[in-house]
Amino acid sequence: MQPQTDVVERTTDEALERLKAVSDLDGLEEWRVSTLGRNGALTQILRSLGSVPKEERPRLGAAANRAKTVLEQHLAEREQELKTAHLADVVERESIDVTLPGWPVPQGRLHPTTRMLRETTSVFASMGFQVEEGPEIELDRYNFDLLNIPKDHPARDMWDTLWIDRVDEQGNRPMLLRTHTSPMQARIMEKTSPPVRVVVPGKCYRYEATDATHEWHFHQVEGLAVDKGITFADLKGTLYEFARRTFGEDRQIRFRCDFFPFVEPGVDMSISNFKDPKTGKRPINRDEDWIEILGAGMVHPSVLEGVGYDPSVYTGFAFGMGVERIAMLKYGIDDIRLFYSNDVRFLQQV
Ligand code: FA5
Repeated sequence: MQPQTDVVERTTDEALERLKAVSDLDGLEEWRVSTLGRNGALTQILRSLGSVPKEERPRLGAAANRAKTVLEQHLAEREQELKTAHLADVVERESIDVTLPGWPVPQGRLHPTTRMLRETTSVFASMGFQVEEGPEIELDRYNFDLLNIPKDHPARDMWDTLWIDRVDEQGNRPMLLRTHTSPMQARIMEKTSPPVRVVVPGKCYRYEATDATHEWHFHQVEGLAVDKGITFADLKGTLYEFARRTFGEDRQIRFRCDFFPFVEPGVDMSISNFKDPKTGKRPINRDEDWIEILGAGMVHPSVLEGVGYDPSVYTGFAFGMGVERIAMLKYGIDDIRLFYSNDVRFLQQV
């Protein structure tokens, strides 16, 4: 039975020779199936042991099992080698050069209006004012009636109003887009007992043609202070301090008499837009020495009465400032329409 042991040796040698030629893991799997698999060469020999004469069986069986162990060992070694080579190949092909410069990620910024709103409210917060917000869709009652502007009063024409298209039983339109932040004066006083010190940042809407200093939607910061013994000097002092902190020491401030039905006396305040003597340039490129930024005054006794405050005990001041106008003067922006035309080049400057 010598030849059969030869067959084992030959099969083993042949398999090991084929193994040398295997160059990848797929090839290795094919080799395993054809050698050690169910129909593989060595398995066939082991299966045929039954037909070998009894006395030869142990020798042949032992030889075949030795061969199997040897082949399995070589298989494991080759598998390890091929896996290591494969991994090295993947690392080589897919490696990233971490020293290459990255792609710049575009970063968002705060809108100039948002920045100005935050700066403005924080100046007043540091002077002891609380910050409150209110609705943009407002009732006629707060936007006009409680501000001493009854229906059919000619002063309503001061604010070109965008009305909400809804009519009540009396045929009136009770809702509108607020034309200013002043309705919050009445809302705050209705629910608070004096003393009151509040600023209200918010968006306003007006049905008006736009130009370089007028938008149909813009932002205001309303201010309200009510207590015993508040005077016009407190109003001026507060607004001076705001202007000094916002525009610096060099800019000048001008108060003029103005009329608003909900204050008495009433004023408006402008900030200087003088030519720089050296460059001849103005902060805003408009041929005007003064740019108005706010209306203000002492809260009208009728307004105090309307919300249940006793005007013989309490006095107060109020103001409403245009936030985009302040930003224009501060940052030298010539046209208010730039704020909402969404030109990223403009928005990225601030
Ligand atoms: C008012 O709106 C009053 N509510 C202000 C006020 C409050 C007076 C409290 C007295 C007491 P006026 O319409 O003038 O007032 O607007 C105030 C400021 O808002 C203006 O000075 C300006 O800075 C800004 N503003 C007004 N209209 C526009 C507009 N169309 N576009 C941009 N800013 C505007």
